[in-house]
Amino acid sequence: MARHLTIAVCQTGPIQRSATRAETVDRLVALLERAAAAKAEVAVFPEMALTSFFPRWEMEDDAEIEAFFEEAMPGQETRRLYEAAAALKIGFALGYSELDRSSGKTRRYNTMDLVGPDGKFIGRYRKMHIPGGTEASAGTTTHLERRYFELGDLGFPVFDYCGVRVGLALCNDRRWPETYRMLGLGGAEVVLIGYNTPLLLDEAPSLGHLRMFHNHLPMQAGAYQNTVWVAAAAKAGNEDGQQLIGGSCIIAPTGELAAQVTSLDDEVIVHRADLDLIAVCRKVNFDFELYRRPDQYRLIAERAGPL
Ligand code: CDT
Repeated sequence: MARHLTIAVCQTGPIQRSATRAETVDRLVALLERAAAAKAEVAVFPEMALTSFFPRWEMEDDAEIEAFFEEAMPGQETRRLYEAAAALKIGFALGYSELDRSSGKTRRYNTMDLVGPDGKFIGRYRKMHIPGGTEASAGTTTHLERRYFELGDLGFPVFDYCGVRVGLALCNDRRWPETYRMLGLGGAEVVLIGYNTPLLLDEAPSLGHLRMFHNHLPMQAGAYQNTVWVAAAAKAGNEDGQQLIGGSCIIAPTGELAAQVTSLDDEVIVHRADLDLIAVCRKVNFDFELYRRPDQYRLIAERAGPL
């Protein structure tokens, strides 16, 4: 029997620092309702979907920083989103900033959770490719994720979502081939991504015209070379004075853009992903069983010489 998963990408417009969690959760619930009305079975929200992208600010005060984080998921303010998922029978992937005190130490991660259509937690991913620095420096775009987040410690897990193998990734991860390869080797059929990408980089103005190309290029290549569906949700528009790129999309294992947003606002795009296309693409070009053999890689490593 043919297998499909109808995927919704829920792009958000800017989430200003002045917005309350309740206001933001209202917007996410409205997007989830639109996704469910379009018969989507799973929705993906952006990275840090509950707050402004705060690593653009250099902050010292723990209380000020931790106001952007969630200690429990769902918490008091986010519970409504989980209840909406259960009522609408649509699961979601949600990016947020995680405060983990379970070990007795405070740990901060840039995290995405996968939640099922019953509103129950399925699995967690913590961002592996944390960009930027720990202190602002002149002439560069202020991007201080390394000041606020530890490296993810969960690898690239792949989860069972209603019989479909789903992997998660966050923003800068999407630029790296190993993200898709690790997920592909883990059996992922669908990769859900959330991102916040500045439209302009002060350190490289000459690359400005390539920002959208460099957004889609690695995701299309990652989908094609690993024969997975990729669905990516951006935060978009002018957020607290910084323009975010948008460009949310759904990409087929052929590398084609199957759906793409047309705004920098809250917007839902939906595509019924044909999961059987994965096997077709594997057979044509990327048969892992046939090409990814230890003897072949031993030979490649020998010929490559020392690293
Ligand atoms: N959020 C995130 O990972 N953004 C990065 C931009 C880094 S700019 C210094 C990205 O790859 O889009």
